Amino acid sequence: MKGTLAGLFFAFLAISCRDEKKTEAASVIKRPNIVVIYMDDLGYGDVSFNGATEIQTPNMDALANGGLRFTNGYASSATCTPSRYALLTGQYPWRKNAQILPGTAPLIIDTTQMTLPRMLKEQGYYTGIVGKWHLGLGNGSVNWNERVSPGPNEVGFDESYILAATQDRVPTVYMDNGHVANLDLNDPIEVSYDKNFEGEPTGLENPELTTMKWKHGHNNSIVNGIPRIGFMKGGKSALWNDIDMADEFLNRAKKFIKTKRENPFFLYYALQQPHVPRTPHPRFEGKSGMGPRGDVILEADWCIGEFMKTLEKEGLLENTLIVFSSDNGPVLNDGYFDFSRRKLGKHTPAGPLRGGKYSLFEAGARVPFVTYWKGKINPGVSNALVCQVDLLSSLANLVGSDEKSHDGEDLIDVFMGNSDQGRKELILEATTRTALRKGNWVMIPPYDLAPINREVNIELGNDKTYQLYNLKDDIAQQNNLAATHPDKLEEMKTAFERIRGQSPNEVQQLELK
Ligand code: NG6
Ligand code: CA
Repeated sequence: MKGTLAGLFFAFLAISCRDEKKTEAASVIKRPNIVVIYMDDLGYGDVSFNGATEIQTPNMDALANGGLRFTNGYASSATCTPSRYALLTGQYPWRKNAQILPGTAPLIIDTTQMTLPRMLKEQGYYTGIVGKWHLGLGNGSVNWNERVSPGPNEVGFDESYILAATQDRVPTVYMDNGHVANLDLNDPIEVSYDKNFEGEPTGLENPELTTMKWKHGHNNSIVNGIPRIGFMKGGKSALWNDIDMADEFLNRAKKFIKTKRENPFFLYYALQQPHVPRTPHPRFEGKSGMGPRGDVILEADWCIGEFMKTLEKEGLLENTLIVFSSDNGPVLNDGYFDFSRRKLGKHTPAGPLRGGKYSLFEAGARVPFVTYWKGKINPGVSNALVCQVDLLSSLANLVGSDEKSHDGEDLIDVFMGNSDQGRKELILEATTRTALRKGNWVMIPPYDLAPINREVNIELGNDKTYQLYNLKDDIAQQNNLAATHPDKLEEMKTAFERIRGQSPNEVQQLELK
């Protein structure tokens, strides 16, 4: 009798243990959908959730207030291509010398390299990108009238619908899984970044044909009245309509998440705003009172609201992790006259930070950064140091992959709000120059280069001597402590060299060459 009772007890225990294991396994297997919503040139201070008062971004705020808002969240770099490279590969872009690419540049991600979409695909995810790419396409000599490869589909995306490069660069067409969308082969496309095609108007020679005026660069081929970077001919039926671009990407992104599939999905929704040329749909024209730059921020905010509504309607909100961020800091006049400066009023796109796009100062790479997962991430603010380069390793942990990227850290507990222990150090990059953030300190090696980019009117962070800032008391980087804190400076130099593989002096020499 005793034996039977004990047997029953153990049998019961065994069953309940088994059940417990099962539920654990089930919750591990149930992987969330993952969406990265990525802005282009949106500054730390461009969103009302980071303190903007002159412009309201209610839909971005809804993500920030319902999720975790990072005050020390960084892109890897102060320009687009390198930041996007780091986001997708988990590798610092200066290892690859990744810099702003022309529209004819070959793909800079190796097709055998681990990427965020590839890692997720290996874990059973269905992966897609909609929006800006700017990581190169093809192998060097692209024929735009055939399938262009390699591209996003060859580095881990099941689906892609992208801008080949940027909105201000040719070819001004959408690429649909490697094919120029809506191309009529009787009117083939030719693209060159060296010379114009005979008889084609340019912004430089035919200003009367332009409706948006160029200020610097951007005076080659004219498409939809906007002079661009690079020359292009043909492909009339395929040319995009700039004012419809936001709707086009939104509709594609909505379609992607609405498609019923067995698998969880990963969507990289890379909006084009507020990069130049700023071309708000007429629905948003004049709405910000700040000119086109403000208008396209409102347009992007609306898109994000519509996108979120779709997730909610589809019943996906509780099962989708969203990361919201930007590829680099803000710039006003980036090459076109569009009243961005004149109509700015009291708005401060960089918030309290110094510099902007292209700068080694904080506003270059410190960007709006939010993680949102309804019911799983508790609303709050995190001051932990995080970077987009960490997403690959962190999301790998979340979905049960062992993948560890070269430079990214596994900070999933930080991104989920379960820990405030972020990175200890991070290399910041701006147009090939690098600096180090460690704890609250930033060290910028001496760069004997122009301190200000006069074209865009942004302080680049260059100085003949070392710069050392303590961000805790001096977020605006006004007090250079290099001379008064020699020990700290030495510590920073050593850490810089350890990660960077070159001393501050060596990187300075490289820049001067
Ligand atoms: C610069 C362009 C700028 C912008 C930038 C890339 C000129 C003079 N300036 O070279 O307008 O296109 O490249 O921006 O051409 S990014 O956000 O994609 O990095
Ligand atoms: Ca950018």
